[in-house]
Amino acid sequence: MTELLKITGEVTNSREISYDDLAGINASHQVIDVSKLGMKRGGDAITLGGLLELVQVQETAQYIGLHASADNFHASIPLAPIRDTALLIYRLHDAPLTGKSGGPFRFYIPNHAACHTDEIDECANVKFVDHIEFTADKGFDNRPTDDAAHEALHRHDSHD
Ligand SMILES: Nc1nc2c(c(=O)[nH]1)N[C@H]1C(S)=C(S)[C@@H](COP(=O)(O)O)O[C@H]1N2
Ligand SMILES: [Mo]
Repeated sequence: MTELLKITGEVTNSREISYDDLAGINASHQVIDVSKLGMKRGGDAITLGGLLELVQVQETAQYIGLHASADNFHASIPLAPIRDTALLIYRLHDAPLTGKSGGPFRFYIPNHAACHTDEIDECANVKFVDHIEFTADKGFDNRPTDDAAHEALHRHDSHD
């Protein structure tokens, strides 16, 4: 089964994109080995700039919504501060990113803040992203807002 990433909202060109679509994007938008940028798990990515170009994001887009229906995890973060730095990891060892690594598509913001210390935090490195939605106003966000909620979330983690 080919997993698709839906991109909707304040864009001219709504799309459903696959691993092959991402791998086919111009080399100038590809980042090989995100561990160079501090990502502990590694992998290859497409720049957010490359995605914005692909869907022709509109000027009205102020927030990016990252939706993971797999575990009902959602973040909505301001676009401007991460526009030139954020990445979407989609490949590891020349194959689609597996669920174990947060795949098939994982958002990554280099220089993120610690979880729930800022709007742009490690929690916003959303795993299992199946829908990216650009909005004019802040959208749905159910990231943990306090220590207890954040610890509860991590209690489900199988790694570390
Ligand atoms: N879909 C989804 N993405 C998520 C989370 C989650 O629970 N679900 N947890 C966030 C938090 S709080 C952290 S610290 C990191 C953990 O990433 P890791 O599992 O690669 O260590 O993923 C973030 N992205
Ligand atoms: Mo976290």
